[in-house]
Amino acid sequence: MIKIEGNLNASGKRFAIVASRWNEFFCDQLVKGAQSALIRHGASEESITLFRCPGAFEIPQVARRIASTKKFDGVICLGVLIRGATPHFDYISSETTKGIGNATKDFDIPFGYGVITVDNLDQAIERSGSKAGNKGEEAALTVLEMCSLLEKIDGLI
Ligand code: DLZ
Repeated sequence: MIKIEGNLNASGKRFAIVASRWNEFFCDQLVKGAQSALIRHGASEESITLFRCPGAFEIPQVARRIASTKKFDGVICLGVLIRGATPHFDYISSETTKGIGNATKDFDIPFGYGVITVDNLDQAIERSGSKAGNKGEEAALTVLEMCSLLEKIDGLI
């Protein structure tokens, strides 16, 4: 059996991080996690650009516009949605997730899904760098692996 999988080499690649400002404290932790993962795997500071948008709902539009420039090898989408008392959370979570998913289908580069959708502050703490890891870091590592895997698939053609 021939097995093809991606590796985690960020050297020579350019990355965009799109992060929303809502729940900024937690979002900043996700950004730090993503940035540190990229640097640890060979990215230079200058190869990473952070785009800040208002809320999670806006992330897909920004991510798509970034992808259209063709200046980046991958886009890491980071946001923090915390459930409130109304159904608003469900509408925004759903649109954000669908939007990032659609971007993945419509563009040739990987998009990392590092938007956390949580019920309360404890869950946000857990997922932005403590008990449940750092979802920003995970999204960045996924983008790295996918960049490499897609390159390898292209190399088969
Ligand atoms: C409106 C809103 C609410 C209620 N909650 C969040 C949230 O938890 N996280 C987040 O990133 N954004 C939230 N927003 C803002 C929306 O994402 C969006 O920015 C506004 O509805 C304006 O389009």
